[in-house]
Amino acid sequence: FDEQERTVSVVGVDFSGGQPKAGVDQGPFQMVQFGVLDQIKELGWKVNFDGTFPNFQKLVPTEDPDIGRMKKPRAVSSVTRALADKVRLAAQKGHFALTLGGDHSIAIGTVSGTAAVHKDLCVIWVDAHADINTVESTDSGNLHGCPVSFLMGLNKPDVPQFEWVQPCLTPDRIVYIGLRDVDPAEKKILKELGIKAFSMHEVDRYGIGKVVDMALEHVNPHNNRPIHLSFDVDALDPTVAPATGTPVRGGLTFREGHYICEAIAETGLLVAMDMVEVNPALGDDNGLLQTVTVGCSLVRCGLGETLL
Ligand code: 6HN
Ligand code: MN
Ligand code: MN
Ligand code: MN
Repeated sequence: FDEQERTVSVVGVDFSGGQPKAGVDQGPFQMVQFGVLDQIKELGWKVNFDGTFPNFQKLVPTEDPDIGRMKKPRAVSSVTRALADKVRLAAQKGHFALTLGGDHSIAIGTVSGTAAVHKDLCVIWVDAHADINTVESTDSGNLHGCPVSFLMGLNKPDVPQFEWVQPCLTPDRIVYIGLRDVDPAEKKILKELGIKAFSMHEVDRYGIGKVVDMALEHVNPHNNRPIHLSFDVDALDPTVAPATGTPVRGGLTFREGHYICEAIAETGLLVAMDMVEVNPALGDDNGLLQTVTVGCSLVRCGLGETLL
């Protein structure tokens, strides 16, 4: 980025249709309310925010019956399609694309948008879950468990509602950090495609510093690929980020989460970040404040905040 005019385009996605729990659509509003935009400005960025909420809820159809196992396929498709356009336009202007969710199905849109501009894009997916179920393999039918399968073009034949999605990710251009609740069918997919994943087991074994080094080395061997960081707040331990829809024990510590964002920001290659699955409706007031706060501070670290 040009030092003179580093601009962040912020998109808040008030959408919860990729999973069944209400409230995650209020995540962006809460993070903005908490002050994330001013905090980003203090880091020296220009902030471009078209933020009247709700932006996306109006695209959700009133009738949206299941298709096969998929729940709310039309809603997820139309929201992610509109989001992809917004993110693509931001990236075309050379802006950093920051997306505040919303559930993780929205990454179908964000990664599609950045990949359309940054042809050599790689993705770092920080999550308790692999989110790579296909429309056939998903047990829950919740599309927040499936975005990676769409981005990689794993759903064959094409699902008509998602025909607009261009497969834009190859197995060597995505890496996971933080996994600990991966469905059997997802394990099979990861293995068959040879996708690199650093689960909590590897975080325990090598430490977060080494894990991030290895993850970057894997997706970005020559340090020249633009990076999209898709951060699901449930990657953090539920003691750190309790207000989220699918918490799983044994997650990243507060510092491990922040270290990931700091180290990726340090590469100077980060072009887009998603902060998703912050659900203010879950948990008590303290848990909510803790989760919103940590969502904002992870975003700041992704945008270059340092400790010293
Ligand atoms: N997320 N693997 C489970 C499913 O329903 O497919 C959980 C997915 C969680 C998705 O947290 O973004
Ligand atoms: Mn996720
Ligand atoms: Mn998750
Ligand atoms: Mn599961």
